Amino acid sequence: MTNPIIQERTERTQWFLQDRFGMFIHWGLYAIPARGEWVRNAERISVEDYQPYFDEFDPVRYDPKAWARAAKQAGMKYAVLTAKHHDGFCLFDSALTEYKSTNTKAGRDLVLEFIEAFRAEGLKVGLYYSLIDWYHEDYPAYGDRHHPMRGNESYARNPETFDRYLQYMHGQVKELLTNYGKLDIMWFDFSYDQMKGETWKATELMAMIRSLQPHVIVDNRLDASGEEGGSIFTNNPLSYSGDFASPEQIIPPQGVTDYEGNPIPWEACITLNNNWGYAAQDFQYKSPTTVIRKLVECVSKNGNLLLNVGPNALGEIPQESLDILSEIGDWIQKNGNSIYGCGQADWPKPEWGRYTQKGNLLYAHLFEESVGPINLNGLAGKVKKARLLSDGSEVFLSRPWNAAQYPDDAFISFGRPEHSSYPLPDKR
Ligand code: FUL
Repeated sequence: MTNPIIQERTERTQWFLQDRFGMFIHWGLYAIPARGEWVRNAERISVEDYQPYFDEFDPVRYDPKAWARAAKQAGMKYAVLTAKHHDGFCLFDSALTEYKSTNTKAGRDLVLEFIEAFRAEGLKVGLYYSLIDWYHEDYPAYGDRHHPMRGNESYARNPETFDRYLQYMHGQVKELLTNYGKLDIMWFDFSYDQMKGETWKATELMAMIRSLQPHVIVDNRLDASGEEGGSIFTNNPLSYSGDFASPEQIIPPQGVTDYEGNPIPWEACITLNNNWGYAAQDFQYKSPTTVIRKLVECVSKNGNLLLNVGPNALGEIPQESLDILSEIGDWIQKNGNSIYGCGQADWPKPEWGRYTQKGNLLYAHLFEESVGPINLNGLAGKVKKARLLSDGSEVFLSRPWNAAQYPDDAFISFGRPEHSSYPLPDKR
């Protein structure tokens, strides 16, 4: 008999495994210093010295409809926005804090507008919510409220005040799941070191989440299962109630399985440059080809790709990111069938690229620019016909095969990324 936890997870994650490609959006006050979302911690900025960013926050060009159009054009099917990152600033109108976007010059519930805009474009919506909170006065930083950050020596917990923080945190999760309609993803971040699942009262929190929105899918970072970053490589479906694993900045070599070797849903989250939050000096952008290959690699291992953008203080996704997204979109337009609803192929990885598969359709992704005759790795004679995915034209396979022997309408398609290089923008 199938384990009911696995059964429910399988039902909840059906759309997720179908959709394969989403947009991660890291946005908050940290877009102003523009040195990444960890800036307050990395530079040990006190509450007082961080306050001017709150006072001046005024994203006059925030146009979530434009974000949604960019995501959709890129072939993304869902998006996840930081409702609150580690700095504690809330992009939503929480009744539990004054530290929120509606109290800034913005005067807007940025989460609400995000949800409405993305939904209107037919995309699914998720919210990232940080368990960590460098602003809240009851967050573990007893005796040193001004530097309540991970890695700080005075990080000893005070159980009494931490309980108050947990009430706040659970209360905000409840607000997010109550005030914004049906959400598709809750993306928690993150358990670590001694701060593991029950430190956050994770069981209680999950029960509340399930009672409010039984279908929302939840990442695995509420319960780290002993590994920093929320059990990045492994997950135990029998003891753990999260829906998908969340490897960060890596694509796991063998995909992700539970301790018994069964594949479990996963999503690699990856930045476009080297930062999640806007970083004005970071021009180390990946090429569209690199990103497309990462997407193909994820799908070829039964995973998703959550590709990040970091909008600036005015609310714009950087042009460099938009250009990359648009090229990915051009590729997806022709080759999307090899991504959506696809997963790991029944054949081993070929030398020249990767396979993805959907039913009896096998998609061959050529990564090399100058492939000679393709080594079919045992495929010869097993496929009925081969066509180029982008224009339907016949692909000549240099090996003979006997189609009649294989009645299945297997189909090889060569979804070839056309981009070999991407010019980096000039340094500003
Ligand atoms: C990490 C966070 O600390 C980063 O800032 C980022 O949000 C990433 C997706 O998760 O653990």
